[in-house]
Amino acid sequence: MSDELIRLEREGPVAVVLLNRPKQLNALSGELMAALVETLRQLDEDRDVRAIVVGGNERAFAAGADIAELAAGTAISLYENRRIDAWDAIRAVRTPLVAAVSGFCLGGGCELAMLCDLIVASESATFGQPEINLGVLPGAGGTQRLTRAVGKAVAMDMILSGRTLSAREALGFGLVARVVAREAWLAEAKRVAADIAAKSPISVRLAKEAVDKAFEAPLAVGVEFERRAFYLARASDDATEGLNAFVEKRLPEFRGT
Ligand code: CO8
Repeated sequence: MSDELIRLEREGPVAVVLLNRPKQLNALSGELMAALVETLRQLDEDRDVRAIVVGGNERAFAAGADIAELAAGTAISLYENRRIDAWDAIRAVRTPLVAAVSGFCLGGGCELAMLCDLIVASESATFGQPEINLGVLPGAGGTQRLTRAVGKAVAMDMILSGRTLSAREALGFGLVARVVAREAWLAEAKRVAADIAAKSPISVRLAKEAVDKAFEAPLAVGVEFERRAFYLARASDDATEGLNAFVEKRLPEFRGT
């Protein structure tokens, strides 16, 4: 199942996970999400994987949840099959996730990209939460994560009017980290992932957790978490190596211990 719906590539410590329902613009069916979650769970357990790129294809990252499935289901079936709960497993992935976005990144697709740790977008990317046009609203964290990313004014505009953002607008509003030429959408995301993968995996994971705390805890709690994460990182061999390497004017060799 996952072989069809998900394409998985490895480039050294970087895993590349590509959604593969091109005819449906990578609409996130229950089956596709289950395959994605399972793939990410397995990669997260592999100590040799230091960063993961999540992408689609040039035309679409993902055009949202599968509308045909939503139309066929009921409120009760959605509640009982707990499909949206599966998305929480992505938030729990400790390995850094880089979203590589080209083309449509809408609805659940935008929510999936925002579940990743940072977004690299091609100039062709379009971001939106158009659920309002369907008589519903974002259901996988969009009202919360988009608002935290771009602020209330732009989030309200997008979620209430269905306004879409170009990649440049998304960069200006703080939704994406980098915008690159159309053809570089995947290469640049892989490059960012490779840069992250070259760091100490312990400090990277702790830093990811600490930044996430900024969204989920009051400032004092987040600052305290960061301090303890700093102490913990300092206890690693990699921290000793990194600090000594600077003092000795050489490049560090991180071992993940
Ligand atoms: N779901 C299912 N099929 C889709 C979806 C989708 N989200 N988007 C596109 N498709 C299908 C089309 O039906 C079409 O199929 P077919 O060729 O069989 O007719 C094919 O993909 C190509 O699409 P178009 O012909 O429409 O291509 P265009 O280039 O003309 O338009 C658009 C591209 C603008 C992206 C257009 O397809 C569109 O508006 N798509 C829907 C976007 C949208 O509304 N997304 C939000 C969906 S709701 C959501 O995400 C809620 C998330 C809450 C979490 C729930 C988890 C279970």
